Parts: sequence; structure tokens; C-alpha cells
Amino acid sequence: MKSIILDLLKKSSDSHISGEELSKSLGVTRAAIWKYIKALKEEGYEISSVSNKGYKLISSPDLLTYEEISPHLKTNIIGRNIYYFQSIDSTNAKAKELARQGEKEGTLIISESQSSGKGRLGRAWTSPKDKGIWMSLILRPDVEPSYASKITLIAAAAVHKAIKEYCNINCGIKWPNDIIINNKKVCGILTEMSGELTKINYIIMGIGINANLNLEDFPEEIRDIATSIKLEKGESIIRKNLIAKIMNEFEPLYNEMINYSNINSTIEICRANSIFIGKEVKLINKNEVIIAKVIDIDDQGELIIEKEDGTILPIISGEVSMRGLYGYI
Ligand code: BT5
Repeated sequence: MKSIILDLLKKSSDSHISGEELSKSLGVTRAAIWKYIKALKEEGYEISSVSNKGYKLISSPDLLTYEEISPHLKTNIIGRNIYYFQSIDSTNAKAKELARQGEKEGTLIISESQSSGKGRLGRAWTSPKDKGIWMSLILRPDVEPSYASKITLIAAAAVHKAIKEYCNINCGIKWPNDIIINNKKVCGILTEMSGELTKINYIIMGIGINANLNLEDFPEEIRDIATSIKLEKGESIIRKNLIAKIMNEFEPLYNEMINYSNINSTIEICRANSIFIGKEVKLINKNEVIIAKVIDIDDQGELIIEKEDGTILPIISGEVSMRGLYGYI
């Protein structure tokens, strides 16, 4: 009922709707309407109430609900079902639970904060309340399990394009799962899969974006390597618009993989914006560290490197961590 009232207020945003009109068309009492309006105000909606005229929506908060995100979506499936939490352990963990219960493809789980946000290999992801974008998408692609690692690149390409175009800020892709601004990490992606040898049951694509974090929101030990869009841009962004833009960018890139079995458009974006192509890096695989030069990202999304002895080899995403030889990242 609350979301129907909100929808009606949004539709008549330039004039007041009377409480009586609302109560008649929705079949509830005027007192009930007043209660829903009060609840909306408590959520941060600015609603003017004028006697004899009724209610009018003045402004909406940066809430990450379906009602607030969907007007900006251009997708068919991706982000068309949203679970929104104030706090949760990890959106990836919740997405897995929902996927196991059969929740459909394209479902997005968003939380204002995470108490155990996860990075790769059991690392922790800092996720303070109300300032970031902590979200996970449930995907059920009918492709070979080997395609799972390509989803990380598709997400990286979509997030990169969205941040660049919506926030109007320069950023780069650190293959395979980071978005970097000014040599610091602004976004990390964690893709997890459940499947069998030849079939994917589901993929959870987790995205963490430091949208409006201030320096003190980061634990001291990562202040040198992490940044936020707000810190780099000098102003806050509207998170719901960025989430919708990411969904809008992700769907066509994902469909290219599903329908045409290639990720050419994704690779084009990753190549053009890679922070490491042509540079020397340190590759860390368990206890082994090698210095190599990054040559390219091939059509399969593998990183092509040249070792110091001249051997050229591909690296499959997820196998290694990579550090630049200079600077923090
Ligand atoms: C990642 O791992 O970059 C994947 C992060 C994915 C987080 C999202 S949030 C929504 C969804 N739900 C989850 O539970 N997770 C996903 P990795 O490449 O392993 O990087 C982890 C490292 O990044 C840590 O060891 C820290 O050094 C650093 N780090 C932690 N929190 C950070 C933050 N907020 N911003 C930048 N760096 C951070």
C-alpha cells in the first residue's frame, strides 16, 4: 500500500492529491493514508501536506529500494527484483541463500551496511552504513562453468562505464576485479559460483563501491590503498542512479555472452581502460611471486603476460593477485 501511495505521489508530482481522493481510490480510511504518509516521511521522503489540498511529493531520499531505482532502469531482467536491507552479514551470502531457494535471475540484493562483507580468498570488505553500494546479483546463465570468470570482467566493464559516464570521473580497470581512481581502489567485485562439471546452478556477482565514504570511514590500514567517488570528485553522488546505470550497462554485455558466446564488447572496454597493459607487475600466486610485463587481455578475457625469461603465458582470472611495481596498487 505504501508503495502504491508513493507511486501516485510521484505521478502527480506537480500538484497535490487530497487525502480523500487517495482514500477513495485505494479503499482505505483517511487515517490509514495519513499513517502511510507519516511512514514515508520517516524514510526521508519530503512530502508537503496542505489542508484542503492534500499531499505533494517534494523530494525523494537516496534510498536503494526498487521504487527509487526502477524509474532509472532500462533493463528487462537485471535488477528487476530487489531485496533491500538496512544491515546484513554479506549480500553475497544472502544472495546465495535466495538462489538456493530458487530466486530468479536478475534479482539484486542491496544492503546499507554489511557486518562481514567479503573479498576474495576470505579477505574482509569494509562496508560502512548508508555511504556505499554493497550489492549482489543472482545470475543463472546457461553456459559452461568456465564462463564464470568472464562475469567478473563483464561487471568490471559495466561498473567502469557507469562510474565514468554517470559520475564524470576518470577511472581504470585493474584486471580482473577492481576499479581504480588515482591509483586507489574504489570498487571490488567478488564472483562466486555454484555448479557441476558441465552446468552452472547460479552465479553470485557481488559489487562493492565506495560511493560517498569519507576518509575516516575507511579503517586506517587501507586508507592508502582505498578511495571513494566522493573523495575523488569532491561531492556526493546519488547512489540509486549509479546502481541503475550499472544494471543498464551490465545487461547488454551479459546478453552478448549468453546469446553470442563472446564477450567482445567487454574485452574492448577492459583493454582500453586497463591500468596495467604495457606495465611491469608483481604476480602473487599462493607463495610464488613473479615479475612480468602485461602484454594484453585476450578475447577469452585472460591476461597475457611476458615473464622475465621471455615466456609468454595466459593467466586465468581469479588465479592470482597482482600489484604494480610502483605506487600503492
Ligand atoms: C574484492 O576482493 O575486491 C571483492 C570485494 C567485493 C565486495 C562486495 S560488497 C557486496 C558483496 N557482498 C560481499 O560480501 N562482498 C561483495 P579482494 O580483491 O580480495 O580485495 C579485498 C581487499 O581490499 C582487502 O584485503 C582490503 O585490503 C581491501 N579493502 C577492504 N575493504 C575495502 C574497501 N571498502 N575499499 C577498498 N579496498 C578495500
